Amino acid sequence: MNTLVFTPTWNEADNIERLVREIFSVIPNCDILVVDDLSPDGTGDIVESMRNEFPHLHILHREGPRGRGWAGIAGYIWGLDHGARRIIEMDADFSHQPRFIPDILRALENADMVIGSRYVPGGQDLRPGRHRHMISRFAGRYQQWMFKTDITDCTSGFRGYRCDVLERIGVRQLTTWGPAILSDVLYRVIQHRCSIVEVPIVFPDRERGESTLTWRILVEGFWNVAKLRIRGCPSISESSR
Ligand SMILES: Nc1nc2c(ncn2[C@@H]2O[C@H](COP(=O)(O)OP(=O)(O)OP(=O)(O)O)[C@@H](O)[C@H]2O)c(=O)[nH]1
Ligand SMILES: [Mg+2]
Repeated sequence: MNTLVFTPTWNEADNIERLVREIFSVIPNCDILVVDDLSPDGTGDIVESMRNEFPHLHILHREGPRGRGWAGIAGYIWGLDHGARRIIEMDADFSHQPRFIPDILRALENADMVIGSRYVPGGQDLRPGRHRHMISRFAGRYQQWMFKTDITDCTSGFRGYRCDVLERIGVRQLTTWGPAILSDVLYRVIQHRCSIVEVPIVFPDRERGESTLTWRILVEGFWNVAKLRIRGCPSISESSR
């Protein structure tokens, strides 16, 4: 498997079919993995019903407590176990537009990790309302400062990874339940001195369905970054002993 595009889903029934079709029309040779936490709106059934048409479409029905982080870890491990060479990770709500995947893949030819960025020249955040821009900007700058990195869009979940890098940074040992998984992975990639490149993306608001963002997620995100700085990552300190 050369390229795996993976998307975590929670109640994305209004988006998932169109997303799958668009991804395959942009990169026909990829595999797609949907990691669904038994969404009550039937997202998983929609994906199952498309599998005859698209043999390279896969789905993981996760049981137990739901979580963006756990779904992410399951997606990375599935990709590694199925021999993917590179993994694209993206949200299912069309904030991450499939038309930017080729730019990410191109940049991945010369980098270990690629981030689709709203803040490099050419990038844009089109969501309405100033407060969401401010929260994203602040969270990004906080991570930039804490992780001592030049990356401008640390919180972006539209990313590409080389799989040998995911293995090297120890994604199999991650345990983060929520979206803070994105900072865990970024911190590990930085600590392993892997190369990271940002490519511009246009980031519109979610078109359909409901956001899962809550105050709890925001607070845990900030706390998780502080913990990473204070305690480091267990597997990194073990491997460097
Ligand atoms: N499997 C799984 N996926 C999830 C879970 N929570 C969120 N997701 C998915 O993660 C992606 C990002 O979630 P969103 O709700 O868009 O969160 P967000 O982008 O931070 O918030 P908005 O900017 O308001 O859209 C989407 O594809 C969701 O369906 C979960 O508990 N399990
Ligand atoms: Mg979203």
